[in-house]
Amino acid sequence: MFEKILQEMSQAVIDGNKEKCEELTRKLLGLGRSPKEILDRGLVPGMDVVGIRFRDNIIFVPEVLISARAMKASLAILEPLLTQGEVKEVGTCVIGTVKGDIHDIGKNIVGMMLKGAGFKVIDLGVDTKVEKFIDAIKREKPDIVGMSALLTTTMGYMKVVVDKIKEEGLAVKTMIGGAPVSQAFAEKIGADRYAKNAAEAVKRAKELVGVATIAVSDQSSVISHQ
Ligand code: B12
Repeated sequence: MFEKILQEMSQAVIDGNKEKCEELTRKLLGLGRSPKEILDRGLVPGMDVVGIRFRDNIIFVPEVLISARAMKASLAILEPLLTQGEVKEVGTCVIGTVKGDIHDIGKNIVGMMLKGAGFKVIDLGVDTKVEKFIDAIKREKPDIVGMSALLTTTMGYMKVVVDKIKEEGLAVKTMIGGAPVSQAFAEKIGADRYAKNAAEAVKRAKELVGVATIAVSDQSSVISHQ
């Protein structure tokens, strides 16, 4: 039964059916399913299909925008649940999608999951220039700067930010993510961590602030400060 509803949810993202996405999100939550399961097994697989159809020129920007809007409507319902987490503040993270790039769904999910794990998150939004990252670092004194890029043409800008942080001698760790980014790329540009999804981003962020995690089913929780 859950499988069928999750499949319907993926289809609702593909169809860009916002109302259906909202309805099924509420239904699954009512049936006791976790926000993470709804994300990983309902919404994200739907968006994966959208990505493939977009790549293959079967659908175009307007359809993708409608699918993104449907997914965001579900995320708005999930957000309070994803962000209510550990009470202890484990660190601060400034996060943004880099200059030239307006994709923000993945970045928003990462931000929500970090909040749920006890991080204070300052979201700089999309199309974020290096100056904006640097100003935020100086003002907020975060432990981590998270950067997102979904385009092969914008991922290079992450190096601009990493280099500037080093040049200014700022004491902050860098973490990067987004579909075209990889561990090898992180190493190449000198970023401290790469994570392939939001759950992994939480683990890497905790590593960076020296907080240990233990796996409890698919959740993780803070057990100690080093
Ligand atoms: C939705 C979408 C759009 C929407 C964005 C809406 C929005 N508000 O975000 C719209 C329609 C606006 C759009 C526009 C464009 N898009 Co687009 N888009 C997508 C699509 C289909 C899905 C992206 C998405 O939201 N995925 C779902 C989320 C949950 O996954 P995610 O973003 O990967 O995030 C996860 C991880 O990557 C990671 N992560 C992400 N960020 C971060 C950050 C940190 C710090 C960490 C640790 C982890 C992390 O964790 C996330 C959660 O698990 C992708 C296809 C794809 N396969 O990625 C194409 C895609 C990225 N787009 C593409 C293109 C070409 C474009 C356009 C240039 C199209 C055009 N001709 O105008 C424009 C660019 C606009 C711009 N300047 O940015 C190409 C890029 C190709 C390339 N090689 O660069 C893709 C890959 C489609 C394709 N297959 O061709 N797009």
